[in-house]
Amino acid sequence: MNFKNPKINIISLEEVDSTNTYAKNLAKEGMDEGTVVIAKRQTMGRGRLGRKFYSPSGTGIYMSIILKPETDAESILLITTAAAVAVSQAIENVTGKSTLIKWVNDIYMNEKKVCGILCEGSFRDCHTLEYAILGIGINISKPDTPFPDEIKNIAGYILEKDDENIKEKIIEEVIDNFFNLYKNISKKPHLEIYRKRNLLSGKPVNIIQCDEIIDEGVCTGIDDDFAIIITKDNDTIKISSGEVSVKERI
Ligand code: BT5
Repeated sequence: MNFKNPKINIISLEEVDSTNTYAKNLAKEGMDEGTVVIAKRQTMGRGRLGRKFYSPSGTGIYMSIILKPETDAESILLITTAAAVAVSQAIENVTGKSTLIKWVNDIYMNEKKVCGILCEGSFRDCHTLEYAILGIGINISKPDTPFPDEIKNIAGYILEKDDENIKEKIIEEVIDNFFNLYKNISKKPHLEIYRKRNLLSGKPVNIIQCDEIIDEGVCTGIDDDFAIIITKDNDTIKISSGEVSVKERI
C-alpha cells in the first residue's frame, strides 16, 4: 500500500479482539502517531457506550490509527467528524457510490449503516490529550453469513462481492483523506462537507440518552463546533456530547 503521509506504519493482523484495544496498548508503550492496526476479523469489536461492532472475517475493514494531537479534549469530536468525511469521500472516490453521514460517527448508504467510527482518548489531565485511538469499521462486502438478527435491519455493505483490490484502495484513501484533514484539524477543514453530507438534515429526530427517548425535534443543521442543532417549536437545542445519540423517528 502507498500513502502520501510518510509517517504511516501498517500493522496487519489476521484476528484480534479489537484493533482499538491493540492500538491503545501500542500507544501506551510509546508507539508513534501514524501507526495503523488493521485486522481481517475482530472477536470483540467495540462501538460506543459498550456496544458491539460486528466484525466478520474478510468482508470488512477494521482499523485503528494512533494519533497524538496537540490540541485538547474537543479534538476527539473533530477527529471523529474528520474521519467520517474521510471515509465518505473514500467510498465515493473508489466505488462511485454516495454515502451520507449520520451525526456523529456513522456512515450510511441506501439507509443502511456501512461504517461506524469510535475515537477514544487518553487524557493526562482533564484537558491534555496524551493520545487518541481512531477506530474505523467499514462493511465492504456482503458477509459470508448474514448479519445477526439484532443488526439485520440496520447494517448494510458497499459491494455485493468481496474485492481485495477495492478494499486496499479504500484503506489507502481513508488514511490519505484523513491525514490531509488532520494536518489542519483545528481550522475545521471538513466542516462544510460534513454539513452537506448530513443524513439527518431537515428530518424529525429523537434525542436518545441511555437508550431512552428524552426529547424530539427536527434537525436543522450542524453548528461550527460540530454540535447537531435540533429545533422544537421555537426552541433550539445543540448536542455535542458523545453520550447523546440522535435517531430518526420512524
Ligand atoms: C460504532 O459505534 O458504530 C463504532 C464502531 C467502531 C468499530 C471500529 S472497528 C475498528 C475499531 N476497533 C473496535 O473495536 N472498534 C473500532 P455505535 O455508534 O455505538 O454503534 C454501535 C451499533 O451499531 C451497535 O449497537 C449495532 O446496532 C450497530 N452495529 C454493530 N455492528 C455493526 C456493523 N458491522 N455494521 C453496521 N452496524 C453495526
